[in-house]
Amino acid sequence: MTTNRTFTMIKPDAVEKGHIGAILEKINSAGFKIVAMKFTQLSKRDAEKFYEIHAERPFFADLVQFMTRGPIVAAVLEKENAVEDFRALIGATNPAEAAEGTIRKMFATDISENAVHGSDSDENAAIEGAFHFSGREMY
Ligand code: RTP
Ligand code: MG
Repeated sequence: MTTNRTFTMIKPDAVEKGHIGAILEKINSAGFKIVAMKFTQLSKRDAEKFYEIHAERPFFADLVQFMTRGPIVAAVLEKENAVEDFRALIGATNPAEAAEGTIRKMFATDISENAVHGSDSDENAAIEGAFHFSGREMY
């Protein structure tokens, strides 16, 4: 994966509320191209592995429970400066602190159930994309 890609998930809360279409529209309108995409559900093992960096945090068990409770949309996105620009598009982790017009401001419930994931570095974008997709599934 090259450095102009990022990885995202539309999290279970946003899927449950019917926001998939609106969030994909925001992503497209912001100039991101979809390179890979699937509708899937994380197993407990998947979620523990994906978020292993947070394993010692007090919210880890709740995070795993939340991320496995229903389906998600996983996608690899392409755009110049993808990681940074996508983090700007989704807004702060806590929607109460997210800027107007950001995806989390518009669609997140709270700091835990915050509608979308965005990779925080080019290195993690590559790791997270490869976690969900084989090379043959990226276009
Ligand atoms: P993400 O990885 O999902 O894009 O979110 P992020 O970088 O903005 O936030 P991060 O610190 O990586 O936290 C990962 C996810 O854990 C949940 N969380 N809950 N209850 C809490 O205090 C708390 N803090 C974080 C959120 O779902 C957050 O997105
Ligand atoms: Mg993060």
